[in-house]
Amino acid sequence: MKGELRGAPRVVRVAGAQMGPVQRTDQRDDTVARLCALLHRAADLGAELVVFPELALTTFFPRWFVADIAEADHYFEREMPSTTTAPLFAAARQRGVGFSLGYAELTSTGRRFNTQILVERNGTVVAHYRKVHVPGHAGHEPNRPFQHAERYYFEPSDEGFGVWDAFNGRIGMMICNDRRWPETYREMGLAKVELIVCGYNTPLQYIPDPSQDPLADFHNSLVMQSGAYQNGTFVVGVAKGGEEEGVDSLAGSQIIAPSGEVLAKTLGNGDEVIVADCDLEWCKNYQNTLFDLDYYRRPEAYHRLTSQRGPGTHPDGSPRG
Ligand code: CDV
Repeated sequence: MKGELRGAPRVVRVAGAQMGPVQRTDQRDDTVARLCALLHRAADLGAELVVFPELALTTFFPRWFVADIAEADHYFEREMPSTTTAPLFAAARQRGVGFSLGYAELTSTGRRFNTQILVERNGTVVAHYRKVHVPGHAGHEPNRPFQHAERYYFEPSDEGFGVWDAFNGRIGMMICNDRRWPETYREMGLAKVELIVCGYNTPLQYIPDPSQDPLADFHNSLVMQSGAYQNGTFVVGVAKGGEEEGVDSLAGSQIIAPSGEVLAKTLGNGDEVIVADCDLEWCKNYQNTLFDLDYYRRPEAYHRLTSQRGPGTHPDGSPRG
């Protein structure tokens, strides 16, 4: 065990820029203007990194099924930055503030991903992350009050979880459903992550099991706080909340310390900025003691983790929600 605790402070002031709903008829330019306003608000509070939600540029379109997927292509970005998103990059450069942003990506080879980028304070794109755990269903389920057809619109990433040197630390990314899986955090923990940024859209009605509905906020905090603590990392989770196209979504954006404690949390479900000073040195108190992975982990005892997908009850991988 290394035992070395936090040294001279290495503080990055991080903002969570929660958004209220984006309706289907909202113009992309107007949504980008909203993002710019949030970025300026965060910059006024001294933030160096602003975290925006998943699919921040559009409404959460997987709630509708279209028989021809090309009909939904207008929700996707073919380049980043683009003419439409350039004002956000310009604002970031002007204020010296970096950001992470979630959007639907259509690649030059026609692949569709649920993607998040990390942009440094000079406006350069440091990294792309494509969602690994894609929830929901792949076909039309007309009996639902609304669809969650992410598995129709997006293919799961085969690139895994990166961790990048940026903002004077080790930064990782995950998107929405990824935050519910311990593997997500551990993959990044093994790459010495110090701060994980995550955007999400979580409907407050979970159609496959309504008993989970009143627990949405609890489960959101539970998974992110435990992921932070068990890997000694900061976690920043940011929602697109409120009622979007008749579907109410969870807010509860928060900044969590390596201790698992919540440093800041939004109060409402609309556009709102929270900030916290994240001393990345704090991670050492956990990563070099109780969760010294090099010293204490037992990968030889974890063979099921990579040799099988689940307990084998649904070998066809049938969708559950
Ligand atoms: N956008 C998401 O990934 N939403 C999921 C669904 C399943 C509610 C989530 O885990 O929050």
